[in-house]
Amino acid sequence: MRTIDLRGRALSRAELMDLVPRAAVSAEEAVERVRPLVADVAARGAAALREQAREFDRVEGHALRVPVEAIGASLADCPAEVEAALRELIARLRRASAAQVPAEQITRMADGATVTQRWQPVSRVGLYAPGGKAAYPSSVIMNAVAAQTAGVPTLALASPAQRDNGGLPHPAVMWAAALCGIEEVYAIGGAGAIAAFAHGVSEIGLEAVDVVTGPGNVFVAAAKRVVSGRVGIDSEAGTTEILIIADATAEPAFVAADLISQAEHDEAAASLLVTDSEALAERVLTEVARRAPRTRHAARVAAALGGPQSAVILVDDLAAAARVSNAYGPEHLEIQTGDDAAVLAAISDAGAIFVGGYTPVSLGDYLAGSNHVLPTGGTARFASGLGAHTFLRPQQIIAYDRAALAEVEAPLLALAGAEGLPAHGEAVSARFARAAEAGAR
Ligand code: HSO
Ligand code: ZN
Repeated sequence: MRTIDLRGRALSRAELMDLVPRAAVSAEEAVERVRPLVADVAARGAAALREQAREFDRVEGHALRVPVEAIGASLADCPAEVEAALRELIARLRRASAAQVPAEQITRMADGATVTQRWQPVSRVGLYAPGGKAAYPSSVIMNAVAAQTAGVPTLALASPAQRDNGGLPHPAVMWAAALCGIEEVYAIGGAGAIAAFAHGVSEIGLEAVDVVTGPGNVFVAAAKRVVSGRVGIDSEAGTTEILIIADATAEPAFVAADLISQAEHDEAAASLLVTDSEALAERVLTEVARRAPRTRHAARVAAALGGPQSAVILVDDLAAAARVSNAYGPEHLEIQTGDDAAVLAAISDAGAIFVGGYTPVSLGDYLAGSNHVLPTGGTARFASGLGAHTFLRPQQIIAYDRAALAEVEAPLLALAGAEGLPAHGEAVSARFARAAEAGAR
């Protein structure tokens, strides 16, 4: 890992933001390539999906819609301890996700005048799950439980047909579907799946959805861009990032293990340590050098930690560490210091924050109860992670009675007059004029 020494330097936020390079999102170019695929599914439905499965997934003759019995039956091959762990993940996630559903709130503007704020779930969600090496049942569950907690009435799942699973989606995806109680599963992959969700495919009983979420490769991301506007989409999942703020009190082995843990995802993953202690930095680097070659994905980890996106950053104090972290806006931030509360108070921009030596990011990846679908690439500066709120829309319900409306008639007429829209004012006055006429008769 390279070291960047910022001690004694007062850098602006803009300068801090340029400090560490990030992988550029590459869906832009793929958009033109997937546009005809999406259009073909919209026009020809199942026939187009079958052709795309043959070409891209090398599967044919399979059922595009997975028989409902096959979903539950898939659990026969799930190791018992994995099934128990997935159930535990679901239970914990459900509990913490419930807090992401705001209660209805009624504001009384006057007697007989209310504005009610309610949070309405979308009606139907399509969840995409990649196949192959990136078939993470934990990620399927993070998406599904968030939607279910929001109260979304119907949830459909699509994932590529796997040749070595008899044309069904990846077994781990099927387990997650079974344990979440998803009964509508499609063996459809890539851009075609996103198009099928957005446009519907009547031959297989797939009704168009309102929102599409879930990770995928660059073509899936591009297809989501193409259908966005027709349906809602979640944000693009970029390569994973971990930034650790640690001081001399931190345990170097913990810090090193956590830097390595997220590097295991991808050669482009970013692992950053920001510290005011040169001694800690040295001990962490020693630990990384000892552990990294022994891990299963050693080559990938070495590439990620050795890349320009990963670094140890030396700062003067923890306040400076917080400034560096806020400018970066990490997907995952860990705080392991002598005063975690003070550092936390100085943090504004991060996808999720893991506090203390016993709260590693991998806990959040699986069993903390929090959601692991988080903003990457610095988008934590304006975006949040996925949660029940992703599937909710705030709606205001307005109800005034006669007296309450009368109270605002005069200022409303003034505003309508000022905007040159007299019919707006007349819509209010008409209610009182008619009553006055009736009274006069
Ligand atoms: N750390 C990944 C999520 C994940 N980890 C899934 C393991 N499985 C992105 O937050
Ligand atoms: Zn992870």
